[in-house]
Amino acid sequence: MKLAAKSALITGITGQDGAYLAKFLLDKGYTVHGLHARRASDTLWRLRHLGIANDVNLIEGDLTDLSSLIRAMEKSAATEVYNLAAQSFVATSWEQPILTANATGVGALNVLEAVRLVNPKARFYQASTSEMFGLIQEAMQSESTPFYPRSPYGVAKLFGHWMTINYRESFGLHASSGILFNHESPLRGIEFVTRKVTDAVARIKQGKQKELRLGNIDAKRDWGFAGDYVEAMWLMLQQDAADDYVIATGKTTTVRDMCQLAFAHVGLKYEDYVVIDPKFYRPAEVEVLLGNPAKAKAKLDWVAKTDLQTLMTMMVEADMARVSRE
Ligand code: NAP
Ligand code: F7E
Repeated sequence: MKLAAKSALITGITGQDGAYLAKFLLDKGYTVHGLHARRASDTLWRLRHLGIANDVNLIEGDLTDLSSLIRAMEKSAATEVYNLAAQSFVATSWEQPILTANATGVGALNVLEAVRLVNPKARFYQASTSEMFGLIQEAMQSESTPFYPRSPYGVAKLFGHWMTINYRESFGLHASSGILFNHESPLRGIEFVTRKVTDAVARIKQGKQKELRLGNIDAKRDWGFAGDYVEAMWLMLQQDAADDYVIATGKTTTVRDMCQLAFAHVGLKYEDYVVIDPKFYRPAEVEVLLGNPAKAKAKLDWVAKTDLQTLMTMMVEADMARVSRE
């Protein structure tokens, strides 16, 4: 007897990770449903870029509307639910802290409730984050490192993280949390620093921009490739028992050195173009993040495949092609 295809529901399907995860699951033969928040402007460009806009089933809904999440669970008959939707830009979380708490924090609880009420046997993935470590309590952060979030975003994510653990322990949900360190790609939103840099490199090289204004370029991040990281999400839901995992490369680099790599790829020196603008400083900064992915390697057999040089090359080349078409 042929088994019915697995059905997945992805919240945040129009975001960077949602698009890569949808492609990954489609390639595995899943039926993919995505929660689609109504917006006035086009949000499907990433799905089109990956050539899958017509292959996913979009279900209208919003993280802050529990009834829409219950309907999405019913319509999709999902057996795997990936909660990737969030107000995910850290800087905005100081400007819109309550929206961030509602969407990024309570929104995760709403999805857990919808799973519990409609199909408690469905497996659940929560998109947790290295921002929960914030003011780091250990030089290398692992699943046992204490949390110290530094932004409304980090605090909201910590609520979603603990709710995921609580629903696992209270109701026996197969609910896992991936503590993902920064991951980037040509589909990264333009407001995040890597993509802001690669877009600027392309524009400067093609004579369309003169300088690049940045904030704290001494901050250090553990940057990986989003395409590698979505596989880890799926692997977590294939385990017999739900658990929490740090997903990272195990290397950290300053924003300054990341700029150097991106500018050097087109033969430019970042020092000639980068201007420090205090407008981009944050009220409280996460100075350094460095993840320890040992548990993911041991239990999921997952390792990051793409180094920062390769990632920057991929992103600069994608932006060079896009800017030249404009
Ligand atoms: P992203 O590109 O900002 O995508 C966010 C997604 O959430 C978009 O599809 C957005 O929809 C949707 N969304 C926002 N508010 C919503 C609401 N109220 N209801 C329904 N959908 C809503 O984020 P990403 O980089 O793909 O990250 C995916 C998830 O992982 C996020 O939860 C993020 O916080 C977390 N995370 C990311 C990283 C990273 O480095 N990328 C690291 C750790 C954790 P629209 O397109 O309609 O706005
Ligand atoms: O900033 C510094 C900034 O905005 C990285 C989200 O996906 O990853 C992301 O959060 C660093 C910070 O990412 C600019 O101060 C300097 O130290 O690219 P970012 P983020 O804040 O680390 C985590 C894991 C998530 O979960 C989040 O959802 O770069 N920086 N100058 C700048 N950052 C930006 N955006 N713009 C600048 O001009």
